[in-house]
Amino acid sequence: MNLRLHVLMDTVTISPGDLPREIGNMAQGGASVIQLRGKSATTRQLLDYGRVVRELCLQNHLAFIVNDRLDVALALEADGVHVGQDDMPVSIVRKLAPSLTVGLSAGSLQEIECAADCPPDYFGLGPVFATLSKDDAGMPLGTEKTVRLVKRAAAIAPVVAIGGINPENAAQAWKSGVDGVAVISAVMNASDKRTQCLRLLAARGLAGLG
Ligand code: TZP
Repeated sequence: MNLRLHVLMDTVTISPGDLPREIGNMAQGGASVIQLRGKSATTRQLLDYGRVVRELCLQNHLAFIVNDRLDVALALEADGVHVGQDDMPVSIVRKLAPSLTVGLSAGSLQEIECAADCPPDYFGLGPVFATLSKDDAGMPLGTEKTVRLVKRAAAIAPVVAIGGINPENAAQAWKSGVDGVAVISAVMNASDKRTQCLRLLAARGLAGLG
């Protein structure tokens, strides 16, 4: 799976009628993964909305990941599931769904070390910067700590940086050595989602990474 740019979306920010255009825009901008994260959605809402997103991801050659809900990921035949520290452990996800890509959120050395015995397919490391999109995200790591944690995590699995990343600070995230970046507000709040994705990826070049 190409991890370079994950866009996380809920079931309300983009209305169902706009999904074909907006997912097309994100794909054209270079997004590689759409993650459906419907923290306050009902199961039925996730399934109904997710079915449309899933189909559009197939049409646009985007990977489709479901946050937290393994049952929904399986029902929608997603490419993967992303779990947090309090969600289903990676070892159990692997047993139940051996073919799914599994992402794991981590925000400290301890959380990274604990994952070494049963590594995820990628880490979502953060929050790198302050974020308003997740109430319990914790203190931002900042760039120095991010560099240190990326180094350790990358020895276990590829790393995707998350938390407060936007086109202005994305180069700092890329410089820390990550394989990708993940965003909510930088793309969801942008009227031109294509250009915003392009800018997040262009920052990789600005960071001297080609
Ligand atoms: N996990 C750590 S920070 C975060 C998640 C889901 C929120 C990221 O949202 P934003 O708007 O890109 O800061």
